[in-house]
Amino acid sequence: MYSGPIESVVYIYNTQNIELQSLAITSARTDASTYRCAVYVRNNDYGVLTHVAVKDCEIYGIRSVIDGNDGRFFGGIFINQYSTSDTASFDGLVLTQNYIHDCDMAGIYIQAYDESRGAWDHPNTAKSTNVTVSNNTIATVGGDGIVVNFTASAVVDHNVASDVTTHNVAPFAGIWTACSDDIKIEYNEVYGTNISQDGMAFDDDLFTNRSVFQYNYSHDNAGGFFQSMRSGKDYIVRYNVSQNDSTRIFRRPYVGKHYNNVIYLDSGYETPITADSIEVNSEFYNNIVYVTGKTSYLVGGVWISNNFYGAHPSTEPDDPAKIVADPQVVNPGGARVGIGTAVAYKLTATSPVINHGRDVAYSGPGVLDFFGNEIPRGTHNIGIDEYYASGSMVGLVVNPGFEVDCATLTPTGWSVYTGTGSTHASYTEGNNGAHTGFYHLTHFSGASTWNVYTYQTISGLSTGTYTLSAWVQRHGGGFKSCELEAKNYGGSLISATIPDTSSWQQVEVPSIQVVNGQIEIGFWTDVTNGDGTSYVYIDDVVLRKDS
Ligand SMILES: [Ca+2]
Ligand SMILES: [Ca+2]
Repeated sequence: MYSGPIESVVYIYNTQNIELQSLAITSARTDASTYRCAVYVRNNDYGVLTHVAVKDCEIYGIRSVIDGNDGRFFGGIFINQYSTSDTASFDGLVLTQNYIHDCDMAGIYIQAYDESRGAWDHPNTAKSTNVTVSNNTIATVGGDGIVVNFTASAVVDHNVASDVTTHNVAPFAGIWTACSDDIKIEYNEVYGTNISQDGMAFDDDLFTNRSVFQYNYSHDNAGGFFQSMRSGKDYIVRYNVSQNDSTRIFRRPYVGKHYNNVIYLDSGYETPITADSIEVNSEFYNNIVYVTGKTSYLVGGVWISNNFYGAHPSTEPDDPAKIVADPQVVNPGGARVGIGTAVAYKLTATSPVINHGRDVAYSGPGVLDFFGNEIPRGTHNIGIDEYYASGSMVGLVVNPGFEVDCATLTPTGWSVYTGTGSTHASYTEGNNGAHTGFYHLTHFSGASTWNVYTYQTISGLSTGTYTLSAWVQRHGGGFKSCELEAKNYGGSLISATIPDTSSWQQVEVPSIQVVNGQIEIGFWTDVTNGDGTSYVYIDDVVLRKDS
């Protein structure tokens, strides 16, 4: 590795229990003659360093040597585990809510280099634990967006990387991992990669084990959606969306499972679905491949219960349970910037792919589809949406997770009573994250005194005992009341108080005796002499019949 001078704005050397927070970090250097980065964190043969965090920083305008070898590590945040004996690692590395833009070369790079081997990508190098890379925004960087190497059970989630790989000097990609075990890469959006020598959104690179890529949204990338470097085994690529990616969708699919993804290609695209090579046992189940342009496939892989709609090239895989009818997604090709816009690939009531998927071993309690529905409901669906007809399963509440319309003042299924000072005090948004999916209901007004009520009436209920529940957060002061309510069910109003919380908690109204076939459920917030920063978040509303 390069051993000459390195310039960094912030240098954290063999230090633990340190947090860098809420800083703007840039450099006045405009030449590209030295390796530079904004934040350089180095474990220099120290052993395990505990808790290093970089939070809520804006990092921009870092010029560094433009090369695809050692130069690729520099730019934004460079974490280096440097060891002569496999012992340097981190326990508790938190990189969150940073905005990194206009840097050479990388956005975030977690790396190890072991002098004893003279190679950076050796699989036995120590792996860092409790690594979280979340809610970062990377825009317009010369090389890779986010690289998370040498980790065990890391989580890379809710990041956005756009317009990365602007320097075509090496095979860079959007978000990728090497030499990591059990990494989860989920709820990320990557778009606008500029190169096709890699240039894909996601890459399962060398020496990984059991990586999971799920709930991600890839669009408009020059190098495609996903690559396997054919040494990482047993990876899973599931419940992702690829819309209008170029060059290839899956490059070198290997010993892994690719299921319940949606691939969409508009007219004008000729992107192959599989390219360069394919492992004979590579598995493809329950994917929607919706092609209005052209495509092709390599021969190989195991394909079962996929939906091939639109183009049917002669190389289309021999799938004994394929469906070729229109999957009837909400708005094919209609997703835009913003991962929440992938609601375009929700299914509709008459979709032929509902309950026509193959049962996949990785389902059960707590396993979710793209939108936070538990899977399976009935038989597995094909695509990213485990849609089920309203009322036919546990879902009596319409739009229970506030996902249907993205951010809106008028969420499907819900009505709003606006009281004092609250004209726009009830709305759905993605701010600070949902309980599941991407959106939640919010009650907020900048006024000091305000109240608002969001509700829906559910009819057609059989007589019996029901429980109403919701996941909630409440912040700020001045609450006169903040309640989950049940009324108009044949008895008097009963409610549960939404408590002051710092994170999601579930509240419940049990033992509702419905005798008139209906119920009105709602959220009532009344703030008197608040501080103008009081707010409530609500998600995942469930009405369940107990007996
Ligand atoms: Ca189903
Ligand atoms: Ca939600």
